[in-house]
Amino acid sequence: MVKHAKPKGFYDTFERKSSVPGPESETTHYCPGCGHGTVHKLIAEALEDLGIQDRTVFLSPVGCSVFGYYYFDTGNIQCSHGRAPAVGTGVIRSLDDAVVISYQGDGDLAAIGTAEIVHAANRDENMAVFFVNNAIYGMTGGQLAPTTLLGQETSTTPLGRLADREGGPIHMAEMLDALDGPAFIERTSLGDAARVMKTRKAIRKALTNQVERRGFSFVEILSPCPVGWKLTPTQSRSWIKDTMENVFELKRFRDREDEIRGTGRMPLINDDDLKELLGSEHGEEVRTGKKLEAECRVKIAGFGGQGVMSAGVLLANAAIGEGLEATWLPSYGPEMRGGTANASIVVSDEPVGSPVVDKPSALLAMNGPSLDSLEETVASGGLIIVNSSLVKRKVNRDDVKVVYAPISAMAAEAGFLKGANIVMLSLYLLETGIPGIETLKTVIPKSLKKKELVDVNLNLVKVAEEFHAS
Ligand SMILES: Cc1ncc(C[n+]2csc(CCOP(=O)(O)OP(=O)(O)O)c2C)c(N)n1
Ligand code: SF4
Repeated sequence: MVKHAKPKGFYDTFERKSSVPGPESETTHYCPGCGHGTVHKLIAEALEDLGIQDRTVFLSPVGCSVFGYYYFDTGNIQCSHGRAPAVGTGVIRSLDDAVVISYQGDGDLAAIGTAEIVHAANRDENMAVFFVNNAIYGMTGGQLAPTTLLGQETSTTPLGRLADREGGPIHMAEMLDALDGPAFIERTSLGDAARVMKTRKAIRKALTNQVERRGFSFVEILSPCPVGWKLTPTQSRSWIKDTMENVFELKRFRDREDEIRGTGRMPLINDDDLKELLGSEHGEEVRTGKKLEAECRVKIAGFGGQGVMSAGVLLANAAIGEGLEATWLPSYGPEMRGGTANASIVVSDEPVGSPVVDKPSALLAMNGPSLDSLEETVASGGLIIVNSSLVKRKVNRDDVKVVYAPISAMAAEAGFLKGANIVMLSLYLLETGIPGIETLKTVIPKSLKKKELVDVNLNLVKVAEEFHAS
C-alpha cells in the first residue's frame, strides 16, 4: 500500500491567518499550476530526508512566496524585498549549526535585491538559494521582471519586451558564475516530470552542501506562472521547454564538490588579538566575565568636528579594556563640515545584539541641536549631560538625571578647546563608573596617534575630575 502524506518539512495544515475561515484557509495560496508549490514540495521532502528540518532557517522573500512561514515547519524569517541574502548572512554567521535557505523570485532577487545576492555569492556565504525564475512579477500583477524574455508581453510591456527600451533578460546563474565565491550553481526547470526530478536533485545537492558546509549554493529554477503568462498550466509547462529554455540554458555551471568551507561564523576575536589591538595592559582583565546591572546605551551627539566619534571609540575601547563587550556605531549628518553627528555606543556584559541606540540610557549633548532632537528619546531614569557652554536652555524632562557642565569653556580654559569631547566623556565615566575613569587614562595614550597630545588630554580628564568633585 502506498501511503501519501505531507513531508515533515511542511506543517500538517496550512492555516493562513488572514484568509476567510473554512477549508480555503487551509489550502495553499498559490494559483493552480504555479511552480512555487512544486518547488516547496521538493524542499520540504529534502528537509525530511536529510533530517535537517530542526536546524533550517527558511527566508521568505517578498513576492508570491511571501508566506513561506505558513508552510515550512522550520525556523522562518520574512525578509524585506530582496534582502534575504543579507538576512541569511546574519543568521549563518551567528548560528553555527543552521542550514539557511534563501527562497527568492526574480523580481526579488534580480531587481531590488541584485546587490545582496551578488555580494552574498561573492563572499561564498553558507546558504542555499532557490531562485524561482518565472520571468515576471507574479504577486503584483504580471509586470516586467529583469528575467522577462525579449518580446514577452507583460502588464508593463503590453507589446512585448524590447532590448532597446528595457534591456535584455538578466542571466543570474551566468552572472554569479563569473564570481570566484560560489560553490555550486545550477539552472533547472519545471517543464516536465523529468525536469522536476533534476530540480529535485539540484535542491538536495544545494542542501547537502549546507550540511557539509561547502558554501554558497545557487539553484535557478525556471518555473511556471500560468496566471501572469495568461496560459493554462499545461501550456505554461510547454512554454518553459519550448521558449524559456532557449534563453536560459539548463546547465550545472559549477560544483566545488570537494571543498569544505567551514562554518559561516565570523571568527571571533581571541583574547591575544584583542590585547594587541587595544595595546591592553589589562592583560588578564580581557573578557573577565565582569557583570553589569544593565546594558549601557549611550548617545554622544554634537557638531561635526566636536570629536563625538572619537569620544565614542574611546568609550568602547575602555569598556573592552575592562573585559566588557562594546559596539560603536557612527551616524554622520549630510554636511561634510559643521553638520550634526552622533555616535551610538552599547556597553554590555554579553555580546551586543544590536548596536542601534533608539532609547539611550545616557545622552551626552555637546550642542543645542543635539539636545533638541534627542532629549525625548532618553529612557526614563536615564542621564543627560549638557554642554552648558553652548546649550542655553534647560532640559524639559523631570524623569532623568541632568548634569549641566560648561564643557567647552573648561576645555578652552585648559588650553585645548578641541578636547571638549574628553571632558564630556570623562564626566560620563565619573557619573556612571562604567567603565572606570582609570581605564580611560590607560586607553588615551594608546589611542592617540599624536603622542604630544597625550598629556593635554590626560589633563582634560583631570579638569573633569575636579569639576565632578566640586
Ligand atoms: C520595497 C518594495 N518594493 C516593491 C514592492 C512590490 N512588490 C511586491 S512583490 C514584487 C515582485 C515580485 O516578483 P517576484 O520576485 O518575481 O516573485 P513572484 O511574485 O513572481 O513569485 C514587488 C515589486 C514591495 N512589496 N516592496
Ligand atoms: S501569480 Fe504566478 S507566481 Fe504568483 S501564485 Fe499565481 S501563478 Fe504563482
